[in-house]
Amino acid sequence: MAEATYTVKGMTCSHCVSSVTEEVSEIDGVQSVDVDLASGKVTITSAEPVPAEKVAAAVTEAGYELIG
Ligand code: 9UX
Repeated sequence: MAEATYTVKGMTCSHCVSSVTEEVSEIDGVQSVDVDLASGKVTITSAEPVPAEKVAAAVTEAGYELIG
């Protein structure tokens, strides 16, 4: 099991959270995604580590920016 936490810039409402959760959940191997609106933290659990570029691409696809 791998767990990684990233920071996303630009989420300001619960629909933003839904969009990010949906896109990140579609990445191969992702088992769960937890998005905290207040902090912008996105925690991803997966069997194997997910490449950061894939997370960045999914966040961009959702319309936000990965900043950390
Ligand atoms: Mo809510 Mo987020 O109306 O970009 S969906 S602010």
